Amino acid sequence: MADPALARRVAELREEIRGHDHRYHVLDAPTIPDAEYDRLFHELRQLEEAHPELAAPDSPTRRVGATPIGEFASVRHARPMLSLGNAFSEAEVRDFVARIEDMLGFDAIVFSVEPKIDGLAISLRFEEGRLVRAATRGDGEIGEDVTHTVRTIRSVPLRLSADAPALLEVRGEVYMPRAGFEAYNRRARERGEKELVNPRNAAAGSVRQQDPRLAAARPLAFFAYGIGECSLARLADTHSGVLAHLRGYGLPVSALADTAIGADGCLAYFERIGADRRKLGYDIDGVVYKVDRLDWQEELGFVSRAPRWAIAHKFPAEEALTRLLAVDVQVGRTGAVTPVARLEPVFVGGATVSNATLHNFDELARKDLRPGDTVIVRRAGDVIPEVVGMVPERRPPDARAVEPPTQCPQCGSPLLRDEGEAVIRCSGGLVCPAQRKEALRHYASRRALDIEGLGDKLADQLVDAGLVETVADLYTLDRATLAKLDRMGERSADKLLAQLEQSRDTRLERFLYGLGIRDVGEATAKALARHFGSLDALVDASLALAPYFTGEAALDAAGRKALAGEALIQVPDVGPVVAERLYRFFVDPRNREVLARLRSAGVHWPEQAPAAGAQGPLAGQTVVLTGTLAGMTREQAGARLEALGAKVAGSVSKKTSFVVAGSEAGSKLAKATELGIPVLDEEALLALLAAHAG
Ligand code: JCF
Repeated sequence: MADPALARRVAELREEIRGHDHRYHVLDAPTIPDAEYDRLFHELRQLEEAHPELAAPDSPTRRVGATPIGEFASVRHARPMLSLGNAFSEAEVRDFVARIEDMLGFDAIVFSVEPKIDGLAISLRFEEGRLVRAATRGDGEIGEDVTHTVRTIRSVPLRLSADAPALLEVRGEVYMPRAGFEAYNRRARERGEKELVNPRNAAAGSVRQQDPRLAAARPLAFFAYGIGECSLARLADTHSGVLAHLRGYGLPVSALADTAIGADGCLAYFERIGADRRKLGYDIDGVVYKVDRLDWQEELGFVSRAPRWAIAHKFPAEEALTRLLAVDVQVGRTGAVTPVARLEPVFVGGATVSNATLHNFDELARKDLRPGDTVIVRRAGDVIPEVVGMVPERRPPDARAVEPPTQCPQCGSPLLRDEGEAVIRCSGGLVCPAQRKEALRHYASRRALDIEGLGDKLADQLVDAGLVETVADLYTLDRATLAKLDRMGERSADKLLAQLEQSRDTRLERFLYGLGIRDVGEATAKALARHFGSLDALVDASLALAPYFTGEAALDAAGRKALAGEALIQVPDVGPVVAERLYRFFVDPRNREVLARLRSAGVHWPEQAPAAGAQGPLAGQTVVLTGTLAGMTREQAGARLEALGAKVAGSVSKKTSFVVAGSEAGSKLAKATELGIPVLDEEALLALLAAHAG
């Protein structure tokens, strides 16, 4: 008699697996990742094997594959549709190959190899070259008739070429390309309809639609990977030969299908396909290896339902379940207050994950994640791990939603929400220790002032001890003060001081980047440095925007348009948003004081003449081009004017020096006339260019 706890666990597993089967196969709305389902299934099967007295004829383990849901006619496959065993590691692949080599008594076995499409297995029956029936795999023996929807898939030929055998069953995978999946979900979101969970489920759900018009609206595709019943005794001697024939009949076969020799060849193929899988337009979950010679396949035979001559080598699962322990609130350098998921560590996508981004509080609410929930964590490739959802059935009864904070957890300042943005921000600025710490870390980072040794811990210490408020205070630190800090000996104090000393000699672009102005990343900092050449020129150009920014409010569309003629906007990479950030940063007297202190502390860089615009005969002039020119494009004319030192702006303002108007000039010409700004026609432009030529 089995232990009652075991019996209870077995009952629990069966109940849970039945629920997942229903949600997956009938509702097309799974709530757990496949890998988790596999784990439950595996646990149940192991318990039943170890305790045969617990076996039951209605256990989910007694049925392989999906239950026909009764909406569709049943189809008995003339030859069973096979499933594949799985390998999850190199060792398992080597075992698989070694077993085959042993049984056959050969090594250097040739395998037919191909990506494993993550879709829905389908059998297509062609009679006299015509598609007469399409069926799902079902339990491998009996599937469902889905001819009505599969017929709508454009890559499924309705007729094969004339040389096809009189009777041919083709096995393959129906899938939804990622682009189609994303487009479908974008539309669904816009219409407030339900989104599809993932491309595989999308494909399964679409094929098993009653209404073929609904299926036709979903972009599905098909790859063939094998055959079932066939009126010819043998299409070829090898599996790769069979695939070549299928291609010849007009069936889509993966262009990545190939052959490989031995375990090493298979593993190399696995690496190659794995490295490029993001570039494919569809999801694959591994690769399939098959002994290529069909006579050897026959010799090897089957273990239960799975062929001994084939295996699916799976990529590490990209989704896993774990528990959400807490939702922490993080304050970034720009004051952005973001929720971060603290997770029970879980191995997913090839790494252990214990934190995941939640982006913002809107998203937290939309996903309805609560501490205590069992959540699905996704880590695909090198992308930052994220929490994609939670499992409703596993929510503890006392799980409470996390309320977005209204005050900064670090400094208590009110939190503000940018208009039209999901991000909430601390309004405390440099009052906020979190922002100060982040600002220090950023200033010291490698691509900014590159102060080695000034990392997270030291930034925290310096701010917490009240030694450093702004980055300018860094240069007031001395050996005695530093040496008093925890875990800071005189040696490390000296090292840090040497690093600080070194950082004084820098470049304008690094310095600008290091200031941590919102939306001024490395590329923008570089463009600004190149364009203006000096900090003063940049500050002047920024402060010149004052008339546009009266008060706190951000610019409206008209205001943004009016900005177009301003010097800052001429910098590649800088639009109205960055211009506003720069203005607001430099107009703040506290920031200007920090700049002054940094400079008097000896932070310096080579100043340069502005890259363009300040030299040449048209220096200081702002030109607007409008209408169509006969002899050149507006871009060409603009480039020639810029070469003479002019700035080319997009809209007319009172600062415009002159307007060049071609034919069919419209509102810009009218505006110039209204403001009394000189207008040149094409002839006058050519004369101007000629006067300054050479
Ligand atoms: O791409 C697939 N999902 C796939 C599934 C490819 C194959 O060559 C298969 C398969 C399932 C069974 N071959 C078998 C025998």
